[in-house]
Amino acid sequence: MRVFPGVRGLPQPGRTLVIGVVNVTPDSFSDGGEWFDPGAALRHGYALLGEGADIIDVGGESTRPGAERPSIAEERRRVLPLIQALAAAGAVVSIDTMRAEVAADAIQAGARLVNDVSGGRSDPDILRLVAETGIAYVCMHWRGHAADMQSRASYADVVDEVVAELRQQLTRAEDAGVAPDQLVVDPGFGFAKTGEHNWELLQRLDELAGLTHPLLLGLSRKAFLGALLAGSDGTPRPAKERDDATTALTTWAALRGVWGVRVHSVRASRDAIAVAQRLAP
Ligand code: PMM
Repeated sequence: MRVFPGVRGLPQPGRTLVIGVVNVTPDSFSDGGEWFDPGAALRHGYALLGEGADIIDVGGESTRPGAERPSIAEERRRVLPLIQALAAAGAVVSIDTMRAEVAADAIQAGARLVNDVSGGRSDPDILRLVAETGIAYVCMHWRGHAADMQSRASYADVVDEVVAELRQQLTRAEDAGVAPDQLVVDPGFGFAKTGEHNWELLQRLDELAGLTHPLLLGLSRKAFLGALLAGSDGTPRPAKERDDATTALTTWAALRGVWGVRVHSVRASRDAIAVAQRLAP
């Protein structure tokens, strides 16, 4: 039987949640620059809410392989006005950041989820902040910053190692005072992982259930889908033409009781989840 466990302070619709992405960055891999203008970012956020997003994830730092980090001031400038506007409009907003200072300001601005792709490894102060505020927290598997993360994509058994390393990250969070019902786990597709690693993690997803926390998957438009759908000359399918494949994975995830999917095309994933719900309520 599928179960959709609740996370403190977040919606519980009894199905897989859809988290819509708004990257306020000049350089994200799939939509870099598109929502960099504040007005465009806000309109995009509203559009995703209209498509049925349960949560809007706002990020100001690109994590594409090789990306350089923005300053803290720049990251704040990118995300805070948008979070404030979306939260004021009644949206459930998530802040995609690895920095405690940015997360603290985002919470002040109305964010209800901290999505830390480093799972507390980049800035351990974020764990104390999450413990003190009681806010929901995504703890993602992570081995290092974007500049050199792909050099760390080496595993004897990717699933065993991701599970073991996530366990350590979760233990650190709980040691800092974070309660179990605040935590969501994410295997971090594409972060220090090759396409083969991503596929193996998906094929053996049941083994991640041993982590006992709700599971979030960020698969949308990622490079391994571009490689799967490459043209006959080997050219990867462009990022914006990977949404149908992303939706196929959302169906698969929903049928397996995954807590949430982080996607660029919200309506398609909501439709896929509706189909999965109807097939196997
Ligand atoms: N991927 C990206 C950014 N943030 N957050 C979580 N929790 N999981 C992910 O897989 C994830 C993330 C990179 O993708 P993007 O450039 O399309 O935002």
